[in-house]
Amino acid sequence: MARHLVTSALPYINGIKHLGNMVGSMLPADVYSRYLRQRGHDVLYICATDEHGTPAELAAKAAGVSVAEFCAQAHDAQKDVYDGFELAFDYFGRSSSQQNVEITQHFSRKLWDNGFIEERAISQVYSPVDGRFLPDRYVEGTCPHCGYDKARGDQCENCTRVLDPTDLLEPRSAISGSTELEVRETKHLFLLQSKLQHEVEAWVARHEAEWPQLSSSIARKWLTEGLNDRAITRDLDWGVPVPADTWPELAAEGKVFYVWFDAPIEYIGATKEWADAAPDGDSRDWKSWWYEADDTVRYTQFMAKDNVPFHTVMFPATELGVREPWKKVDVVKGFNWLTYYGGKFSTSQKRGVFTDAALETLPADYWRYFLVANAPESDDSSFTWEHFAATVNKDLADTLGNFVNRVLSFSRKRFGDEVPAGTAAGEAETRLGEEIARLLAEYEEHMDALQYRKAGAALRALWSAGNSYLEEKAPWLEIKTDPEGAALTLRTAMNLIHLYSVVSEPFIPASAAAMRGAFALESDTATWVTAEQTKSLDAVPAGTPFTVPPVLFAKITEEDLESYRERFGGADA
Ligand code: B3M
Ligand code: ZN
Repeated sequence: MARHLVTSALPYINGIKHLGNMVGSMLPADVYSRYLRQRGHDVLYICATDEHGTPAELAAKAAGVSVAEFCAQAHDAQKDVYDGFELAFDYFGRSSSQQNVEITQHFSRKLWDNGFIEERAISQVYSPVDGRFLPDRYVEGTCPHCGYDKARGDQCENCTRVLDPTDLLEPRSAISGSTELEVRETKHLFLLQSKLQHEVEAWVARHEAEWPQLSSSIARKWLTEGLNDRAITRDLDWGVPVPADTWPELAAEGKVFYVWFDAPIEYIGATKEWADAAPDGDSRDWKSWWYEADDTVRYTQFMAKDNVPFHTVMFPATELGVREPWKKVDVVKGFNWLTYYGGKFSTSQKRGVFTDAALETLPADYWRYFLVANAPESDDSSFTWEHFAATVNKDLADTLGNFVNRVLSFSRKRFGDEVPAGTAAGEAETRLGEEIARLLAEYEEHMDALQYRKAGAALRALWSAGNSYLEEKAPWLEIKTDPEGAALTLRTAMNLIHLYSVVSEPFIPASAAAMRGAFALESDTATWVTAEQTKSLDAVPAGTPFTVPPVLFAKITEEDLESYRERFGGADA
């Protein structure tokens, strides 16, 4: 069995994420990790909050607390939401951890020793009123490209162009509003990515065949434009300090690393956090996942397309330049955008559905299923309440939930609280077993290939096959003339329920557990089913006691829809 390292892009600390963030990173990573665990692999799923940079400092300022306090609270608030979504991280760390500080500093020293970091004097915006340099978003002003007057020093939100604070026209401090700004020279560390261009190209060429097209085309585009040397330090209070043993002068000036330098290193840092958090007696070897990791470690990353350049090009450049055998990613699964009625989700305009509000509205499984089965893979996809409700009602309530309820209630009514025996399996059961085995193989193939929409369709087909079988055998008629035949039908259908509970687990873990829990089996786990077991459909033997669980999925009514549109804004929001 292979060892699978899985990471999802680190959610930034400054606020609760929306559904688009969830579907492009953590949720598919969780689905994949669950699936691999069920199949018996050794899986380590690591994520963390990304806590450095100017947005964190500005959000803390707006909240009137220290950055450290703000991040601690915001980390817990995000973690609560992810628990609600049943994201089964092995560890959810923090990029501000001591572990990340140490590993980031180690990386920087190695890059320096190897000649990939250089000190350069550059011009930066300085605010005498604030008594400090103003990096990135600490400067606001007018965009030189489109004239938008609230452009920020790192990027113009209006035309999306990447900016440098000194590019802005009529610049002002985001802290004090002061417009008496000067440009002063100061020293910063530069990562000489241009020197690593060829190595990164060769590395991408060796790996891209395994990546979805979205990821390789983004990597190619960046490589074609050429890798630029870039500043990896900032004048900020909050961040990983530049190590004083290597750069005493810069350390004395209080420089810290730029957030995008330390954030990907936190994948490693959080793995060490996981090891350091091991309960007594449990030994966790973080290094075996990352350092001189043998070929049995397969590393898969999940992220939305805007993060792909950092993971396919920039972070690999850093790792290559360190000249130590750190594990590099094998598969970069990138996602397009999920839109809200075709437009952008927007925090500031309160447009779209945020993850905390989603959980207040409906259980996690409704969201998990809908989002994963409609993941923005080959293109952007649009969230609408109408599509969401139709999907939940048809797939979850009618196809799966109704099947479970109908079979168990009817059997209890006619045969009591144990799975009935009935006659031996006949031709219809053999056909069903073969059909299920075929669909299961399809489902596995798509899961292995990280094709979520196709996997969702195969799962749906598995559920539908049960309904077709039930319609064909019609035990409610069969019982009148052939009670033993009806018992066979119900026993077979109950075995399907058990199989569904196993194979649906990655998508809808809570409902899957409820389905599996209906049967009082002596030993039962969510371990994956083999094709042979699938064909015989006899994991739940006659005589097994069972209960009828409460309705698994409630239908979304027209009135519900109306209230959601009102609360979140609909097509015309
Ligand atoms: N925090 C994603 C973002 O805020 C960023 C990902 C880091 S992954 C190392 O857009
Ligand atoms: Zn602009």
